[in-house]
Amino acid sequence: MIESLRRLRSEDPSYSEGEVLGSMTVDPPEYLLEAFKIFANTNLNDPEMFRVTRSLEVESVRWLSKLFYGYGHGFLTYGGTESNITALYILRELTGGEIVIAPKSAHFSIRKACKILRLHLVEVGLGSDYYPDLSTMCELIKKYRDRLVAVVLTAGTTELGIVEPVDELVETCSDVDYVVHVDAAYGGLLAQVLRDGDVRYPVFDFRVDKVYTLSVDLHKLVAPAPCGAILLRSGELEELATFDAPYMPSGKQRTLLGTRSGGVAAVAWAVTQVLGVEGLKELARELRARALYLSRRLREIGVDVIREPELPIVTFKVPNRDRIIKALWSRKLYIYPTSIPGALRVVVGSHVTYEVADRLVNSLRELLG
Ligand code: 0PR
Repeated sequence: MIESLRRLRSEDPSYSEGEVLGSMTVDPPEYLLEAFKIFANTNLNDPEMFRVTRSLEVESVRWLSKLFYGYGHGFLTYGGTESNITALYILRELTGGEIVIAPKSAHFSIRKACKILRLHLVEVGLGSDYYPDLSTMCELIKKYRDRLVAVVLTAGTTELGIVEPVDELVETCSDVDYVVHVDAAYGGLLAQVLRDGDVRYPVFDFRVDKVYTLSVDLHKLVAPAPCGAILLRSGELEELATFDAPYMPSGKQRTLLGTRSGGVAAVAWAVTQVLGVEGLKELARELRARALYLSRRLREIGVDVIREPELPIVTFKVPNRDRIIKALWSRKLYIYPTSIPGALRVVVGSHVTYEVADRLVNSLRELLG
């Protein structure tokens, strides 16, 4: 049976062959798969029975929280979608509001969360630089102040890897009460460890006083899915996502899920122990260097790269995009379209080597001929 599964798996795109270009998943190192396996059969949502598993979650959340200047509060999750739904749920309970303001760049899981929670999403357009218009945003915040759940900004947008200016919004839109949810599922770890390098990323962490909740994923950078976290400003916010569970020994259950594999905590903990900040920084630097290389090579063959990548996402425009995508897929270069007209996107994960970048550039040169 295992052999059949291996055969079946080989029919889906391969990471080691450099075929996966558009997905935000990664090929995790063996030690993280092993970590998952050791704790796969424990339940994070039965913390009285599985105390050690729970302690791995507490330590991982503390570690992540410290990286984002938080106070140790939050939960591990199954990824960005769960984190975003949880954040908006908590903030809806906190504020009693019904409106969420977010730029058009927000990931579709924000719209999904609003639909599930019956919240009304007010979208803000992007300028020609793909950044949200902060003065419009502030006007909307003032207009809806009494009914507002949260403003959502993204640190590392899905299509361009832009870290949106959370600090600037809060500075310029300061004379009104509101809270911010930061979706840092993709870019959070990357920007936070690259922060002191050559790019000046906006501050989007808990140092900004209106930031109440922050999503961050480990499975978009290094871990096997599922592995993410929702970080919270306070214990009070944690309480809002804690539910009665009468027959459980603790009488309570955290998060929107029920059974949660302890494997997630083991993986998160292993990342903090093995890589730590320095290991993540090294990885992030390497991925960004490869993204800059890909962007330079694409420009050399006359391709219109939309902007110099700040995070390891390269987005570029080609004529006849749909024909090009089809042709690349037939060569096992599985690239993704974006909502930007004519644009394609490569997410540079650790499997996207210089060699893979060259293969893509050579194919494009032929196809664009
Ligand atoms: N927030 C942001 C900014 C994201 O980019 C994503 C996922 C999410 C939240 C949701 O995260 P989860 O999918 O972990 O719940 N962005 C990727 C995307 O839409 C998701 C993805 C991953 C898509 C792998 C395809 C794929 O094969 O591109």
